[in-house]
Amino acid sequence: MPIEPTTTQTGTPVASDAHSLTVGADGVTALHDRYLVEKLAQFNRERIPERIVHAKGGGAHGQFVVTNDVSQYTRAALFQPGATTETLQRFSSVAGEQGSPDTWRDVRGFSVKFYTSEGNYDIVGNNTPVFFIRDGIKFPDFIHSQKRLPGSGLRDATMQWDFWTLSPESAHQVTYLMGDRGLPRSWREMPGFGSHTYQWINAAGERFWVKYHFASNQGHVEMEGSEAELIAGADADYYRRDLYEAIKAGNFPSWDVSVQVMPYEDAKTYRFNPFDLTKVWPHADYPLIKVGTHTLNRNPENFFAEIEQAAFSPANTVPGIDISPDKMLMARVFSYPDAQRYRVGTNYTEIPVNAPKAAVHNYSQDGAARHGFKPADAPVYAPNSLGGPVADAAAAGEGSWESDGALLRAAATLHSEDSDFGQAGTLYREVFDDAARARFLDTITGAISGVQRPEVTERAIAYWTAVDATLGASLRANLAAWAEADLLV
Ligand code: HDD
Repeated sequence: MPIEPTTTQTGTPVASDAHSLTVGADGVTALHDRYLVEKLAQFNRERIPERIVHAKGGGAHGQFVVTNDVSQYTRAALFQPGATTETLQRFSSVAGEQGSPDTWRDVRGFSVKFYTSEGNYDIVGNNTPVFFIRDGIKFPDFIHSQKRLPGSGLRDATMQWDFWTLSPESAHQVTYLMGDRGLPRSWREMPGFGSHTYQWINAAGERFWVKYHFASNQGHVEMEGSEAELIAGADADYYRRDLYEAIKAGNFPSWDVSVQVMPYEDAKTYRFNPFDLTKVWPHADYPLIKVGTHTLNRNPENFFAEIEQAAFSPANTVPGIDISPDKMLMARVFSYPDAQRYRVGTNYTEIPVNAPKAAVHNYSQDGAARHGFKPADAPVYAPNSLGGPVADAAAAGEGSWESDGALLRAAATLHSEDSDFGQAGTLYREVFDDAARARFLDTITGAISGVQRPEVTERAIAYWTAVDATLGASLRANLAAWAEADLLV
């Protein structure tokens, strides 16, 4: 192949890749060396802001294939028998920055974009079925407490535990985080959850509440804390590399996708508030129903274009699927597109990785870096009598729920078995085995021993005592023993 001459961004051949234009070989640089100026200026603008959370991640393209018939619950095209849909998946860590080690203990993001025939559908979840808080108004405070102190720029156990212990609804998720789930061996070997409750609507307009589960066909495997620490130092990109190399070698990871389905009317009387993101629905109450298989089979060709610019959002729903009255979910529906307008730009949905395969018809126009334009004679307003697109409620297939009451600020309604600590205790006692409980005690002792304020430590002991009295007593004894060992050193 002939070697092409280097050009400026506007296609003009340039004279040198290596020497700026100067007055004499040792003289000053000429400002009118436009290639030098363009090259430096463009370079300074290569980065876009990193995501405010989930900055470090990786991902791949794939395919979702429906294997079972769930058409009685949803009319969504992507879940109909026989459907195959192209997808994009991104995995991430929550608190660390772009360059942070993959194997720091954290919750992991698990987001999937389905390029469906009815528009893009995103399941923007985690590797845990619950979350730390149940109202989006607390999210910025929660994240501030997990990130860095404004003065030193350091992460700080005292503020992490101060926030958690003053937000007891966090207990269930902190039990997951400090348990084995906080350190997956790879992204391929972890499960995924939509976490929130969503609404499904079938062709007859009947409504159901659903929760999504992705079970890894590679198994669910975790690593020990000591191993994770070593890897964090040796290979910060351990998970990203693992996924990329597996796919490159043709070893395609896959997940079985299932849903729990709750009849619409059950929500009012179920023993746990089904819209409280700190709670799971025990499988004995609502068993898993298999829907299909999700496989990742293609690496990105350009990480920035396909992963860094990817914009997942719980606001991206399709006909037959809607959100639920979960206060976290409603906050997220605002927050993600807002973040993406800031982070990627006003017209982020035009970027190939975010653009739907379905046709776009509406009256939005212009804005920074827009490049898709309608024909000159297309109407620019609605309603119009010129044959422009018309909104159609039947095509939209939106969900709904009944609600009346005064406008107020209050905690979610309590159902019969709702408590902040109950399900955390069940996870600790009934899901963890003896070895997992021992690792858990070790991990929380280590984490809490970094707390610098005695009243926060006391609150942390009370928090774990409320999860399980024996655990609380062991924690107190362990902290005392660690402190003594520290004094002896
Ligand atoms: Fe999230 C990214 C905001 C709860 C799972 N989240 C992400 C971003 C923002 C938020 C602004 C960056 C988006 C971007 O720049 O592209 N998240 C929130 C808010 C929440 C919240 C305000 C609570 C009200 N998040 C939350 C939950 C889960 C996630 C409960 C999982 C169940 N968040 C993710 C993710 C994301 C992410 C899947 C999605 C896109 C991404 O990471 O790459 O891991």
